[in-house]
Amino acid sequence: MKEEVSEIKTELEKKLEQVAGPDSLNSLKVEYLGKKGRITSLLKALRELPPSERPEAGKLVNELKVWAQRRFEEYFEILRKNLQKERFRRERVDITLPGRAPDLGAFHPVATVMNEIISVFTRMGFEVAEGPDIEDDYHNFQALNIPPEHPARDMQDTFYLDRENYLLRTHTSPVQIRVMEKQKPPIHIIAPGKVYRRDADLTHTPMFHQVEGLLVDTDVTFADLKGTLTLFAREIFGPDTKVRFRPSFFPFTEPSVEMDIQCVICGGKGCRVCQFSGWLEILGAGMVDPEVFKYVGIDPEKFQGFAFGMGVERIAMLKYRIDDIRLLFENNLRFLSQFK
Ligand code: 2NM
Repeated sequence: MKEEVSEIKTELEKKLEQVAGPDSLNSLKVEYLGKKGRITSLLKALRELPPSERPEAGKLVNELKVWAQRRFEEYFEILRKNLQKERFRRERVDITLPGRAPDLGAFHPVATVMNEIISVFTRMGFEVAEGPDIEDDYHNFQALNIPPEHPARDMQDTFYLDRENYLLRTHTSPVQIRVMEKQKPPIHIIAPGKVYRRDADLTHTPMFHQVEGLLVDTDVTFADLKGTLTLFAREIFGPDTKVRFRPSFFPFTEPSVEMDIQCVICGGKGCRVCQFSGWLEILGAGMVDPEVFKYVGIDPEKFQGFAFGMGVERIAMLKYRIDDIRLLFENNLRFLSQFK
C-alpha cells in the first residue's frame, strides 16, 4: 500500500507537469479523483484490508487524496493565470497613440464676409430685412424708377418666370421697396441675400449675393452717406483704408456715386487687379430719388434717404485676394478648407 501511494504520487506529479489546458487537467482529475478514479478506488480498497492495517493505510491514502486535491487546485490556478495573461497580451491597446482629430468644417468665405458686412451695419443701428427671391416686375423695376425700356429689363439680363410679371430678383432693392410700402420713416435697414442675373461669363455668375442698405429720415444728407460708407470700408478693410466717391448714375438715386477703396493689392501704386488705377470699386450708392419715394407713399418734401448696394463675392475676392470667382462656386474642399 505504501509503495502504491508513493507510486501514484510520482506518476500524478509527472502527468500534471505535462498537462496542456483545462480540459486535459479535468480528465486527469477524473482519472484520479473521479468516482472510478485511482485514488477513489484505493480508498474503497481499504475495506478489504485486515482491520489492524486499516488505520495506517487509511491515513496514507487520505493524505494522498488531500494532496492530490490541492495539486489540482494549484494547477487550475496556474492555467487560469496563464489564460488571463494571454488574453491581456492579445487585447493590449497602445494608449500612447495620438487620437484622430475630427475633421472640422469651415464657413464659406462668402458667408463669412456676408456676416461681417451685416455685423458692421447692425452695430451702426441698421436692421436686417428680407424678401422673396421671386419678385414681380413692379417691385424689382417699376417702383425703383427703372423705365420700361431700360436694358436691365431685357430678357438677356433678367430671368423671367413667365413672359412678363414674375422674375428672379436682379438686386435686393425690392426688399427695401416692400419695407418702405409698409413702414413709415425713420427706416434704417439692410437687405442681404441672393440675386440673379443672366450674364454668365468668367467674371459673372447667374446667382450671387448682395447687401443693400437704406436709411430714410428727416435731415438726411449726402454727408451721412459718405460718413456711413467710409466707416463701413474701414471696418471691413482696416482702419487706414482710403476711400473716394465718383459720380455715377442709377435710376433710383440722385445724385448717384460709386465708392472706391485704395487698391488692397498694390496700395495705390497701380497693378493688374486695379487696372493700374490704384483704386477698386466696391459699391454703388446715392440719395434716394424722389420718384421712388412717390411710388411707396413717402413724402419727398419731408424725408430724405440714402441707399447703397454691394456684391458680396466681389468684397470676399478683394479681402481674401481670390483671383477667380469660380473658386467661390465650385466648392472644391482644398480651396474651402483654407478658410478654417
Ligand atoms: C445700389 C446703388 C444705389 C438702392 C436704392 C434702393 C431703394 F430701394 F431705396 F431705392 N435700394 N438700393 C441702391 C442705390 C442700390 O446698388 C448698387
